Amino acid sequence: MKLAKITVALAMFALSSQAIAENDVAIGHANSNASFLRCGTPTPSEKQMELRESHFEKMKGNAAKASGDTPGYARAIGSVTIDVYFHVITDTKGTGALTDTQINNQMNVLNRAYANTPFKFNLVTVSRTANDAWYTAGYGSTAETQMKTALRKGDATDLNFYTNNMGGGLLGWATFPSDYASKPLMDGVVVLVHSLPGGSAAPYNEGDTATHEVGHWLGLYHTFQGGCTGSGDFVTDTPAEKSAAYGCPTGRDSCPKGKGSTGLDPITNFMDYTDDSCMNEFSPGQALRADEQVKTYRGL
Ligand SMILES: [Ca+2]
Ligand SMILES: [Ca+2]
Ligand SMILES: [Ca+2]
Ligand SMILES: [Zn+2]
Repeated sequence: MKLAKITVALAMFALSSQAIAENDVAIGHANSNASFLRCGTPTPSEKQMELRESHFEKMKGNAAKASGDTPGYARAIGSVTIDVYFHVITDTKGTGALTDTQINNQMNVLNRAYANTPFKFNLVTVSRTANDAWYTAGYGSTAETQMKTALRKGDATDLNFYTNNMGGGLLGWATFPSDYASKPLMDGVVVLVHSLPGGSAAPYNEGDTATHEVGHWLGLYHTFQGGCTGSGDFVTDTPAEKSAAYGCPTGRDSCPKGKGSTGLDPITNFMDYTDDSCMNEFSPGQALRADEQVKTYRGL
């Protein structure tokens, strides 16, 4: 246990010493045909990606060995419990309020989505804050920094889950495990309040915006990352995809040939941009990558 912690600390130090700057372009892959933007999680540049991934390749074996696990295998299904600190932001009139039932329904969607992975999510506390600026806080804003600085709880192993109405049609954004060392207070996911199960953001109102953003928080990229060439999303069992898929385009094959392109586009994958009713799975390769990412960068 002690050894694992030290390894993680070293990993974080090594990463921050490479001075990996975050890409400040918040919104990529906008859907011109819809009133919502699936995700505002910054897409790293090729250069940042290379640095990040080579660091991860070096560290992940050590992280596995230090925790007594076999490198290359994900831990058992449901064996890693992640504590969740839920933060509901409303405006000063109370718009954006959520009932305990609505929050529990979201937690259930999350746990069902991750049922074939090592991860389980355990709601610890719910905070409720009325603040007009935070209610519309967007990615990279001063309001975001103030909100997270005031409300964030726990350490690298804990998921801080914020709901608000960020505007711009955006559904949510997240930070990656490898971001934690340089910006611990900003760590977490922010999700559009109307995307929770039964919310008004149809067809994105079955709770899978949270599933998707938590996927980033666990270290997963979009399935269309890198297009048809290169290493894509750094997961071998998700076929490469040229661009984000919207709606539920059954049979889509945007990368017909090339390395990593065998098979139809992974449109039902939670890390694509399809409708909530269309996305329903993580691949075993994603479960393994997420497991290695959180072991390496979160000490989970
Ligand atoms: Ca892939
Ligand atoms: Ca293909
Ligand atoms: Ca779904
Ligand atoms: Zn995303």
